[in-house]
Amino acid sequence: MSETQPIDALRHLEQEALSAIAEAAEERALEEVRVAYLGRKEGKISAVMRLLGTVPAEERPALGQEANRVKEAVARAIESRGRILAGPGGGGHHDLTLPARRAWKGARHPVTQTIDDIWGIFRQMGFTRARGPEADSEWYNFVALNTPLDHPAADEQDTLYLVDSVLLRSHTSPVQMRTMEKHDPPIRIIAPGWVYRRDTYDATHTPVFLQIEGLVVDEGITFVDFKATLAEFARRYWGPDTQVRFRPSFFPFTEPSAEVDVKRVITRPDGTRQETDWLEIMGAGMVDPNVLDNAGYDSERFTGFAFGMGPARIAKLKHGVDDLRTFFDDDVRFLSQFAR
Ligand code: 2U9
Repeated sequence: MSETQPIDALRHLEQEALSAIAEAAEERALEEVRVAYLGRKEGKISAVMRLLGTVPAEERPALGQEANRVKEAVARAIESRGRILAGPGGGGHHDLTLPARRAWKGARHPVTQTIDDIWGIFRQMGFTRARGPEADSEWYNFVALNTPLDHPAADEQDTLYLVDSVLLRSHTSPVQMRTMEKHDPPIRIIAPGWVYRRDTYDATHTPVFLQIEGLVVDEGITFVDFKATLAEFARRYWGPDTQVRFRPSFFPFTEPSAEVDVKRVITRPDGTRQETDWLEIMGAGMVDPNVLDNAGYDSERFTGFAFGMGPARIAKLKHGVDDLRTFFDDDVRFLSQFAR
């Protein structure tokens, strides 16, 4: 081997390596270039460095220095090319036929969707939306609604009082009371909103929850209007094959009162149809005459019906979710399943 050969070989390899690095179109190809030139066993530059021992002692320092410079230059070029290939755009091959990744835009919460769907059906039936304060008095929350303060529902154990006789509403019914005070019949309103109860947080209760209630008052409103309106709602929400059942119940503000159940028909993916069990979806009833009197209405002349639902419970039934709390943990991996 002549004296200049190793240095020439090194510089030649350097040029060769730099062009191979520039041409590497993806990270895997770049790694192959690294192994081919700097690999401990088969790398061409490493092989030249192993020859160092065979050159005359006086040439060794110069050759050693040059070998290190080339090795470092190649290593640096590989590193900077690697950063480009790993970065956005990658400098690699783009498959323009791949579908674009859909941008995440956010979505309404499943319980908000449920409220919007329920409200949408009643809006088509001629209802308007009403709202009122979340902090209200014992009068609007209980007494006006025919619920005496010694009634279990008004117990301090169950209600969140702020100061004497001022509380966080335990249902949205005070909104309907206040609306009746301000407006003469006919009344057809939907009142959605947050309500508060001293409940333990478990699979079926949250101390803060959403309700959606409705009220109809006019001359000549009968039990038939009540049943037909709610059965029509249920079939529009759950599907035309839905069966509806009214079970006698009790609420202080309605008489008679009922709990409304639905039985749904589900079509399985294989086309077979199956009926669900009866599912309780709401409480309802004809407005108690005392409540109409408390609103300043003439209960001899006007009658009405009212109903209440928990939209989180409806969403739970609709989506087959077994624990209410999962709706309120705000885990986007769970919530994004309901995005639409
Ligand atoms: C006025 C008169 C009557 C509203 C009604 C219910 C029955 C009822 C529950 C459903 C599930 C509450 O969220 S829940 O726990 N509601 O059962 N609500 S009748 O009755 C009214 C309201 C206002 C002036």
